[in-house]
Amino acid sequence: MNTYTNLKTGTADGVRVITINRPDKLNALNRQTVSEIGQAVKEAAGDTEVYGMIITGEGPKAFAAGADIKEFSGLTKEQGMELSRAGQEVFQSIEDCPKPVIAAVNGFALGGGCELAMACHIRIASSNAFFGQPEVNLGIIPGYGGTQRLTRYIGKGKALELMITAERINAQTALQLGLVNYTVPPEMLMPKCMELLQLIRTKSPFAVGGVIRAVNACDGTPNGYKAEYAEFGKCFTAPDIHEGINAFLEKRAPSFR
Ligand code: DAK
Repeated sequence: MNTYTNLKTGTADGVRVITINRPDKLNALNRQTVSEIGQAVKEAAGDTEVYGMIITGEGPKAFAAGADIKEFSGLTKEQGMELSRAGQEVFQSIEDCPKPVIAAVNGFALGGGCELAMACHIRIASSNAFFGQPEVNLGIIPGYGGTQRLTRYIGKGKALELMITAERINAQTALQLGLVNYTVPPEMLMPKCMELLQLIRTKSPFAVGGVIRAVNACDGTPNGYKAEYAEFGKCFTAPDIHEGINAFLEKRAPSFR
């Protein structure tokens, strides 16, 4: 496993845990951290011993308090564009990852931190988590996909309200709005993530990847349906379908590779 400057990584029961490790800066996402998250996700996606990932933040206070504001000052237009391009590529690679990625949101998830959580497939929040897109306080707009993903998760009216007021919401409100899947006491955060991943582990990895790709193709146009039938067809090319159907007929639990 690679070592990283701003991340801690480890594997437990086939789950790669990627921890943003800048607690004194509330895990703010500077350029190097974003790049390392991209490398760590790619590394875990290619590791046959790993079937799922958890992204979280070090310390009791923050998942990630946003993009590193200090890096924004003095950028040229070209540098700004490059920062944006590289960051969006990393966040998209998380959303497109065929292995499930869960955000364990253990505190502030603001700006780019909220966007990072939203790029993950599932979000679980500890009860002390806060979410928000405060970019308008800085004279900028979200740049890691927040305007798109927040709108998809909670709808246009509420997404607009949060982004143009810069108001924070707590974990309970995030749950009510559908931004997070569960909220749990802080000590239950990692166990809940592991429990969900252990359940997913019993399913066909090929089909799990197919669901992720088809759901990601949902854009309100017929494209999503086309992606679904293409992914459905692909299932017939993989060994998992034979194991799944045989297990059903033999009245036993399937055992996927
Ligand atoms: N960037 C850099 N440092 C940060 C930071 C951040 N986002 N958030 C916190 N820190 C640092 C603080 O500066 C402080 O460092 P020292 O002064 O000790 O060196 C340390 O973390 C502890 O923070 P505080 O002392 O402020 O802690 P408090 O408990 O008092 O307050 C807080 C916690 C989360 C309420 C506060 O730190 C805060 O308001 N932080 C900023 C939150 C924020 O505005 N986040 C959004 C950032 S803008 C784009 C891509 C992405 C984005 C935009 C464009 N493109 C690709 C185009 C995204 C933008 C953003 O995320």
